[in-house]
Parts: sequence; C-alpha cells; structure tokens
Amino acid sequence: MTVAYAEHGSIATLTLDNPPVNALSVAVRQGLRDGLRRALAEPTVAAIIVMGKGRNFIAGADIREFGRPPQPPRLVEVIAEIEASAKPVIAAIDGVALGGGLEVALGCHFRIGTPRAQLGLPEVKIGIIPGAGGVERLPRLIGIEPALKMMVSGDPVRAAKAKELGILDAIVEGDLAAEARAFAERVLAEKRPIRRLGQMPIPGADGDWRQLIEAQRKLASKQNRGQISPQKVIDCVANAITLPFDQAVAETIRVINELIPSEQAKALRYAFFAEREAGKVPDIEAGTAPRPLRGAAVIGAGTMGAGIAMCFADAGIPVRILESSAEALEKGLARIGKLYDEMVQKGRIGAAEREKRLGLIAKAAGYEALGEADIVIEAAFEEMAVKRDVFAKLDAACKRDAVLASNTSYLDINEIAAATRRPESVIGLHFFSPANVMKLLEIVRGKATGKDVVATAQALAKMLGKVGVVCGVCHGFVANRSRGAMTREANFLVDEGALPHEVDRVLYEFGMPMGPFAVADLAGIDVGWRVRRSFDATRRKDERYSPTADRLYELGRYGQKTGKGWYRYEPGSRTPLPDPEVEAVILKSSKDQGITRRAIGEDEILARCLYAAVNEGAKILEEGVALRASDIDVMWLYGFGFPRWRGGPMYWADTVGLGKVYDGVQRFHREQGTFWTPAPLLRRLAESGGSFTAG
Ligand code: T1G
Repeated sequence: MTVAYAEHGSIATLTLDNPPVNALSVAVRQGLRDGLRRALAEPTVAAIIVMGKGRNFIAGADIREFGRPPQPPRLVEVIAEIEASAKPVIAAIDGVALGGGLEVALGCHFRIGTPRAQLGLPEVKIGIIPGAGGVERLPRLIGIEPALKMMVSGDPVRAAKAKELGILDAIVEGDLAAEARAFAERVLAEKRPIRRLGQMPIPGADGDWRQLIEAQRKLASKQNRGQISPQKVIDCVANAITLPFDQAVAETIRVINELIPSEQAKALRYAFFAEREAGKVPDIEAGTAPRPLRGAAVIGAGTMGAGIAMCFADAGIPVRILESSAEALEKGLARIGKLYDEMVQKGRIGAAEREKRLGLIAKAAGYEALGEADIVIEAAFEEMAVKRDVFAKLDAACKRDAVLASNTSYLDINEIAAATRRPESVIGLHFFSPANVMKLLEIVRGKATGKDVVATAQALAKMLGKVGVVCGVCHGFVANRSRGAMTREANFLVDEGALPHEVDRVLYEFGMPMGPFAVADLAGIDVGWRVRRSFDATRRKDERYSPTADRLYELGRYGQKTGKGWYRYEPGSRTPLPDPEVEAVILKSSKDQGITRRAIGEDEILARCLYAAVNEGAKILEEGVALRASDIDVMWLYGFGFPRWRGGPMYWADTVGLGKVYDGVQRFHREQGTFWTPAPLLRRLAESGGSFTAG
C-alpha cells in the first residue's frame, strides 16, 4: 500500500508510504487520487489530511522516472482534484516537502508543519522547473518576489521562515497526525473558508514586477552562469503573472517537457545520483558504527588549519588549535576572527552567532592538551619529516580511539601512518581551499585504515555539511592529481604560444569559476612551487617540465597576496589584469626552452586542458585509487567548481564521445610525448563504444 487510508471520526487521513523519501512515483499518484476520491465519496468524512509516513512529507517527483514515458495520472491533475475538493484538505508536513511535494501541499487548502519541516521548489537544481502548478500557485500564496527567489535559487526554507512567508498556516509540535486532526477539527468548527490558490489573483500583479524579474535574471546569470533552467523558471513566473492560471500551467508544462530530456538536465540528474553514490563504499557496510565526534583538534593555524577549525566551530563542535609558536597561533586566531567579522558584515551570521563560534575555538598549550580530542586533523607544513614527527607525538598524546587525520594534499598516508603504533586510526582528510567554504572532503584511505575510521570520516563530512568522497593513496590523490594534468597542460600551452588570460578565458567560458592561472594566483605561486619541488625527486630527466612558474616565483610574484603573479592586481582588488611584465617572462621562457611560439586556438586549449584531466582520471580509475568515475566527477564539482550542468569531467568526456576524446589523446601523444600516454581504460572504452559513467 503506497497510500494508506484511515478515518478518525469525520476526518480521513491519506498517508503516503514510499520509502525512503515518499517520492511521487506512479503508484503514489494513483494512491493519492484514489484515497482522495474515496474520502470525497464517504458521506461521513468532512475533512481530509495528506501526510507522509516516516520522517518526510514528499521529496517530489520520482527523479528515476524522468526520461521514461510518463504514466497517468499526471501529478498536475491529481493536484487539481485536491484543490477542487469541496471538503477541506490539509497538508501535514514533517521533514521535506520539495518540488512536487510542495506542489501537492499548495494544492491543499491548508498547510501545517513541524519545526523541522523544510519546504522548497528545488527543480532548477536538476535542470528543470516545477511542473505541477508550483510556479503558478506559490506567487499567489506569498507574492512574486519571495516566490521568485525560492524558485530561482531552488533553496528550501525552514518551517519558521515558511510560516513567516505564509506558506505554513501553523507550526505544530508533538504527534503530527493528532495535531493535524485537531487542526482539521478547528477548520470545520470555525467553518474556515477553503482557499483555492489556483483561483486567486497574484498580489502585486498590477505593480512594477518586471524590475524584480530582471533583477533575478541578472542574479541567476551570475550565480548559475551557463545554466538554462533558472532563466526558464523566470520566464514561466512572468507567464504566471500575465496569463490565466490554466494557460500558464499549460505553458509551464510545455517548457518542462522540453527541459527534461535536455543535456543540462541529464547532466544535473547524473550529478544528483553521483553525489549519493559517492557516500557508498562497497566494503563498508551501511551500518558500520562511526567513532564518537564530540571534540576536535587541529594542528597548525595557517590558512588551512584556521579554515578547518572554522568548519568545526560552524558545525557546533568544540575545537582546539595547536601551533608551534604562540605568535603563529595568535595570527591564525586573528585570521579566524576577521573571517567571522566579514561574515557578520555580509549579514551571513549574527554577532551572537560569531561569539558562539569563536567560543568553540580554544588554544591548545601543547600535545598534552589534545588527549581528549575525538579527532585530530594535522594541517602542518607539507613535508614528510614534519608530518611524521607530528604523528609520532599525536600517537603518544591522544586517547586510544581518537582518529588521527592528515590534511596533506599529496603525501603518502601510509608513510605518515607508519610513524604511529596505530595505523588503523590514521586517515587522510583533504580539505579544499578555502576550507570553511569548499564543500569537498577527500577522504584518503590508507592500506591499514580501519573501516570504522572511514565511516567516521564520512560521518564527519556530513556533520560539517561537506560532501565526503573516499579514495585510495597516490601522489596528489584523486582530485589534485587529475586537476594537476590540466594545470600542466595549461602551463605548456603558455610556453607554446598562448597567454594566461587566453587559457583562463576558454575555461571560464566553458563554465569553470576561474581559469587555472587565476586559481594559481589565488592559491599562491609559492605554494605551487613547493608542490613542484615535492615531485623533483621522482621526476624523470627526460620529462617535459615548464619552468615558467618558477621564474615568477623567483621574482617574488607569489600571486594575489603580493599583488603580482600570473596577473597583476590593483591594491585591494582581486581582479586579474594581464601584465606585460609577465608576458616578457613567458616569451623569454619559451625562447630559453627553444620553443617557437605559435597561435593556439580555443579548441586546442580546451581539449588539451580537459582531455589531460580525463586521461589521468582514467588512469586513477584503473589503478583503483578512485572507486568510480562518478566519484572523480563529484570531486571536481565540489572541489573545483566544475560546472554542475556539465556533470563533471568524466561525464563530460562521455558526452563528447570517448572515441573523439581518445583520438585527441592519441594526437597529443604523438605531438607532445609521454604525458599523453593513453590510459588503457580509455582505449578499451573508446574501442568498444563504452563510456565511463553509463550503467
Ligand atoms: N526521486 C527519486 N529518488 C530520490 C528522490 C527523488 N525525488 N529524492 C531522493 N531520492 C533517493 C536518493 O537517490 C537516495 O537513494 C534516497 O532517496 C535518500 O536520499 C513535478 C518535476 C529529499 C532532501 O529535487 O534533495 O518534483 O541512494 O541520500 O540526505 O514539479 O534526496 O538511498 O538509493 O539524498 O536525507 C524535485 C531531491 C523533483 C529532491 C533527502 N525534488 N532530493 O536527503 O537523503 S522534480 C528534488 C533531495 C519534481 C515536480 C517536479 C534529497 C532529500 P539511495 P538522500 P537525504
């Protein structure tokens, strides 16, 4: 039974039961319609409640049904029947009411929710728009501006906000079913009029709403650059304002039917499921108990250490920071204070929240002060000797079941673990810069890392609001190693004839938030220099190496922090400006390397940068360092801001066609040499007509 029917006196309750999230699959739509008709036909029933079993109301349409032929009844029709009901219908919402779920609630005449209810129309995030009357009903209920904002951002609102906006009529505590019945009794006793949103005018429709529409268009083209669905939902809201309800709904349905099979929507659906898949590690059973995570410590108060400490404080977890000198510690704490001040200034948090978070961050006087920490994250200098020394000390100081993690971005976790007598408790937790902002947590599993420690890292990612992706050990791990192939080619392209801003523009226009040279300036040319030194010992003598970035380093051009790097920056500005001085350095470097510069087209720039990452990704996959191609994609989405509507580099390669990608890789192999040795996996898939991500 996907929708259970029950009567209590004069009140019928329809309870949707489609675990895990009550998605509106065909059986649920049927069950809802049948339940409604039964309640309407029953003379003793005077009011109807719609609710969800379990911890959620409804998470929306069943995304897995998209792309298959639609099956009746259509949701929009079921909702129209609910709205037309002569008996009052009340939505009782716990957990999420998203997409079609909120649309069902908007078709009901009253809505109540628990304090943990979350309501939203997130369709734009999967490349579509609300298609069951939400576009038309929400502005009628709460006005044009808030409705537009909710639909364009796709972000849900919590119960309190939903009440304030007028989406919820009441917030109730205690047993929801009983509260809903009590609410229904009141509606009946007070003879409250039934409100059918579809028949109401839109408040403000005769006002100057076109400005609001234009403002949202601008915002969406900045925040979701290149993505179609936010613009489409804005078009449909404009229709909802100008056209009669039924006509507007019909037009919205026409648009959603175009969007569902579009490349962007497919990529976004892929990204949705890829993200959920990433949480699953085949040999770690779903029920594996994580270790406790009540208190944390961070070693190092540099940019990364400070950012990581903020992640804990933001999640309400007390954290201590240990630094080698009091001065460095004070500097780190000052940086944290400044970042929280900025958040207050921008209105992201209140002053009280800042105090609360700062209050969760404490200084540790020495290793002895770390004895009670459940997890310690080392974010010290990227040098093996330093790391081993820290871990030996942690081994001596920390309690038995503490998780000892390193935030290294490329060093061998197994070697670090070997500095302790408890390698099973050691793991890599690679945060991305800025740590308190970027959502990726690359979880690096050493050969001795315990399953419960991996499970703890996954639980930690969730607690910190991050997306944790598990991988194995190799130099640079999955994210930076595959991205490193891209930056390597970007640097070679500059040596061969392109300029940094030309390469950056191509990748920016592709949809990346910044090009690799702008990123290098942000991260620090000195940081890149140190990473390259870490490869010196293993780099083959005959291997091509671009020395140009080293020349910038020698000139003290460390990037944004010195106002000069691959670009120059006006004081106080982060806008990268091409710099003739850099061009001179580049030209000289090309000459020194004996390279005759040539004109390089945009297609070659894109193919060199992205095919390199894809080919490296294929090698990483084949080595088993990444569990699946989609994990690599998730890392690029959350670690590097790869445009989500392109799915990720591996998915993107599939859409280009692996035959074409492989041809390109072979051509670059002939022209460029060993770096481009095709990954055997890529060759096999290309030759067999396969793909990285299908199936
Ligand atoms: N359809 C199918 N499966 C879904 C689903 C959905 N809408 N939502 C979640 N799942 C699966 C998910 O794949 C996972 O499966 C399990 O449920 C638990 O999810 C007509 C066109 C609801 C906030 O976009 O945002 O309505 O991995 O791990 O962290 O206009 O899932 O266990 O096999 O994410 O607690 C609009 C998408 C649809 C909501 C729960 N709705 N879902 O988060 O668990 S379009 C959405 C979410 C629409 C109408 C239209 C989240 C969640 P498995 P989870 P969670």
